[in-house]
Amino acid sequence: MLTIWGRRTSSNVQALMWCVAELGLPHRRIDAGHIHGVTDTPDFLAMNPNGTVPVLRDGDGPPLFETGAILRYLAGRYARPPFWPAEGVGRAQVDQWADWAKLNVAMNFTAPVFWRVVRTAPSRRDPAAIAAAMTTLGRFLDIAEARLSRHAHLAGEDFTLADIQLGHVLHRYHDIAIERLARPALAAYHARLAERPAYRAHVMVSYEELRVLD
Ligand SMILES: N[C@@H](CCC(=O)N[C@@H](CS)C(=O)NCC(=O)O)C(=O)O
Repeated sequence: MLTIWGRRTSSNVQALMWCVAELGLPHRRIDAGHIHGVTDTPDFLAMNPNGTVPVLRDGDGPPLFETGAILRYLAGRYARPPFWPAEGVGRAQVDQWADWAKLNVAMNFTAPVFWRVVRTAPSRRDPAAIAAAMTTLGRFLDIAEARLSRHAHLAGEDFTLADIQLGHVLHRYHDIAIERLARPALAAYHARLAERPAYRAHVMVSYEELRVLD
């Protein structure tokens, strides 16, 4: 049995929960972070000195933090290829796109764009900063667009761990009130992800509790 600490509204928890659901793993999730607190307690900090979510424990195993490491742990222990290829260059190619998506798309979206739009009161929003952040993000979305216009998924034809690291921010990207350039392959890819029950259950969830109002 997996135990996961983290609130449903955390994008990193969403990536983890989506993966857990895709793999069909028995689990329990404990709310932690943001309005739920918990992450500043000594017990939690002993598991993750960063005080961030998610944290995962598999049975009596040690607590694990860093979403990318947790996803690879679960994939290595519980998934069958092609979700995370067994070895060699095939695995490295999935890791390459997973890390690329997390470092370039997720990290250039969540704080620079999502926080500035949803987690900032309307009167304090900075349209120029949002536009600049969208330009930076757009350079990476163009790479995803080119990739997805040739392949069904980010790392190739199969659904893999790389799609978790890209797809978990695409619901918010397509849902928030921003001007988006037309990227038809990315939009079609997101529409295909939105047909997956695990994506709907864990990624397409309300973020209203995060919204900051005037
Ligand atoms: N690099 C870490 C980042 C973890 C992180 O920043 N988590 C955010 C939520 S997405 C968090 O804990 N925020 C504080 C909170 O929820 O209280 C990972 O990938 O797991």
